[in-house]
Amino acid sequence: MKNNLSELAIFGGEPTFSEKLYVGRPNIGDRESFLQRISHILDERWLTNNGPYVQDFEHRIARLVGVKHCIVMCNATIALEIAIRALDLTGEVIVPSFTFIATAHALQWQEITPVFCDINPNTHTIDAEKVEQLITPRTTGIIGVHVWGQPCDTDLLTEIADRHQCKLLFDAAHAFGCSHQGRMIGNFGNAEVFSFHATKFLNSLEGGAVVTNDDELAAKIRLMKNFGFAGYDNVIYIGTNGKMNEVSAAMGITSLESFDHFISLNQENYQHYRKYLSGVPGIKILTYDETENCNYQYIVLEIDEQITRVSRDALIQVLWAENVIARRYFYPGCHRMEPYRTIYPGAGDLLSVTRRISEQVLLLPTGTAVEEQDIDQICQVIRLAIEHKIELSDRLPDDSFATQDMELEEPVLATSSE
Ligand code: T4K
Repeated sequence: MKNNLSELAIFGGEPTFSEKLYVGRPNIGDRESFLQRISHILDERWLTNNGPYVQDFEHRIARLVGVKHCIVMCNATIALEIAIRALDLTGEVIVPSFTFIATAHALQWQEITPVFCDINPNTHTIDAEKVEQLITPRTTGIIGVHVWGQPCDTDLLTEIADRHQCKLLFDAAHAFGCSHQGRMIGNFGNAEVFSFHATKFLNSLEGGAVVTNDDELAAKIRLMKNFGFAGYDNVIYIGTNGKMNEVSAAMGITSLESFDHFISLNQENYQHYRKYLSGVPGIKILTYDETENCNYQYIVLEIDEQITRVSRDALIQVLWAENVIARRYFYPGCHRMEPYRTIYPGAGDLLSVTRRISEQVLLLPTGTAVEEQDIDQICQVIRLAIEHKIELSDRLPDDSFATQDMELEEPVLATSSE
């Protein structure tokens, strides 16, 4: 345990962890089951194009979510693009800026203007109260994002969408396994999109899915993700290649078999973080509604620098030196990234909460790669930094790193000497 600042790795002490702890370290299900499935795929020589594992994965997701249709795809970004196209969205679509860049890009990629809306400071999801004022004659849709698995205000968004005859799509990339008002996410709006990327609590290596209760929409999406083929030699619609392959589906099914286990570990980690960070002034941990189904896949802190006197970015630098690769999702907000900051330079005027939250937010490692002891140590580092805030700011070189972009982490690959 470190007791004084000189022991922090940023000041030359030994890092708390000899190996890096990441946000988004994949959860791996039962290795043997996965390998058996791979072997079966190779034996059968059926690798992709709506193979048996893809169909099985779709049925299992639909059953778990209680939704009529599930169409799995190669990733959630393509799934979003296809859903947007299948819903005939054009012109302008209202979307939060506080989201992963894929949500905005899926629109802009199709020359649809993302109109950025501010967020609710408590849930970090789109502020439904502010949506209506952004509607213009060109608005065709609203995309809510269930950030961190926190549900959007689906009632108000549905009412607004209905009143203005707009389509309502949810980016539920974070919300697989979560419920809202006792209903599983996946059943709201015209359609919802899940991500099964490696970094999600449940992964299919890469992967995503559109789920919907609309038969016609589902049929259209199925065509679109397969070039528009309605049968051999018969294309009836413009399409693309959004198909998931069999290895991904096998991984997805294997992950689903550990669904309860992953969630209960995430929930335990969440409780440990709450315990070890309780009472630290200026640090708020985003809480989940435990009366609903929840996947607890993100540990989200808000650092109130007015109280901590240590900036979020200073804290991140301290943690990185200890090999805790904390992240600042979704800094700086889509509207401050290209091409949006050039095309829509005034967008930030209406996004004060987005700006504040994106400058305060800090995500910590969780999932199956993290244990209680790790969490205890991570929290001790945070406590030490904040307890010695004045000394810490005196000793840090200057504040210049607060705004500097952090280098992209390159994975360290193990090499074999044999
Ligand atoms: N909508 C929302 C709201 C989303 O959050 C996302 C994705 C999407 C849409 C689009 O879904 P997909 O098209 O990806 O299915 C990561 C993920 O790549 C991305 O899927 C995710 N959201 C986002 C929140 O996080 P990056 O750019 O931060 O990834 P990266 O490479 O920094 O990985 C995160 C950390 O995970 C690394 O520091 C190390 C660790 N990691 C990662 C991989 C891939 C591993 O330990 N092993 C691995 O295999 O976006």
